[in-house]
Amino acid sequence: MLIDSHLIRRALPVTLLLPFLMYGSTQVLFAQGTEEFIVSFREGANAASRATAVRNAGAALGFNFHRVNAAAVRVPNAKALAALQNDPSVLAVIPNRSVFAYQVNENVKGESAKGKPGGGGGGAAQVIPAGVVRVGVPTGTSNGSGVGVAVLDTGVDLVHADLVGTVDAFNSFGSPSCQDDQGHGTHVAGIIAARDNSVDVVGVAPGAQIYCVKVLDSAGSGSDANVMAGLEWVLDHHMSSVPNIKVVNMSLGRPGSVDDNPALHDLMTSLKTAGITVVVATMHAPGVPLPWPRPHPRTRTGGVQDPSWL
Ligand SMILES: [Ca+2]
Repeated sequence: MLIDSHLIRRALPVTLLLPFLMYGSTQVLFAQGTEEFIVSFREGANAASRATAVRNAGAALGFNFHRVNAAAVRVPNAKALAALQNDPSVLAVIPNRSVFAYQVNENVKGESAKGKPGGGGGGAAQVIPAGVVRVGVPTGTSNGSGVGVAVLDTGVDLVHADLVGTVDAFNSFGSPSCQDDQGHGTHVAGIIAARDNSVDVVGVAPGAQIYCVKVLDSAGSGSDANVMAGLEWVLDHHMSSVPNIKVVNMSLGRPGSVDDNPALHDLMTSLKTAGITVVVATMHAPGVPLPWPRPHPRTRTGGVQDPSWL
């Protein structure tokens, strides 16, 4: 599917070429002898009662979400898991599925894009990446100005000249900084909004405001719980942020669909209700796992067919 730049720009405040795919794993083990789960609770269970139920089961509470009736937990053994499943306030206990970043272009082109906005190489003069040309070079009246874009990824290189002004918004791993320690998020942010200046590259929407939301770690991996925490941050702040956050970019993927995590599904629906466009990766590269959460009707995809374009 070729991307018609006029059509896409009209449909979305910004649109993305996403040169990455991500793959997931069914592994939910996160530490010796323990496993992570997302627990959905019945209507009426508040944050305190959820915490009590988790504690009474002998599990450890992670994120106690506030926009969905759910919590992320660590379960030490089968007995604790059974106790949670049998708790009358618990609706479902599902695996906290892992999410990984995978940079297709590294395999395809044999070069690393880590830490380079939009694949920029720090050359002497600014260049317009082929992918941006294909989508449509930004103009004075179509450049993402006034649009906030939350990038849920590995973070963003906050000091890069092409990403100056990025808002250090949220780190789901607890660090006070969203600084990228892997590179994927910086690359994605550059594709979206690398500044039109004298260095590196230009993004498809250089006037957009990037909000950095770190949901993947230094290995490029995270989980549903990290993503859910990031989405809650967006829902909490999209209206108070200036400019407002109108787009969420998630170049994420894992096995299954968003529907296998009802609480995450509900958060996606809340984004739609809030008028926020969710853009996810798509790529039709043979042998590469499909991105996620593409099947969800609340998402749009921005992508290309041929990785060699990138
Ligand atoms: Ca630039």
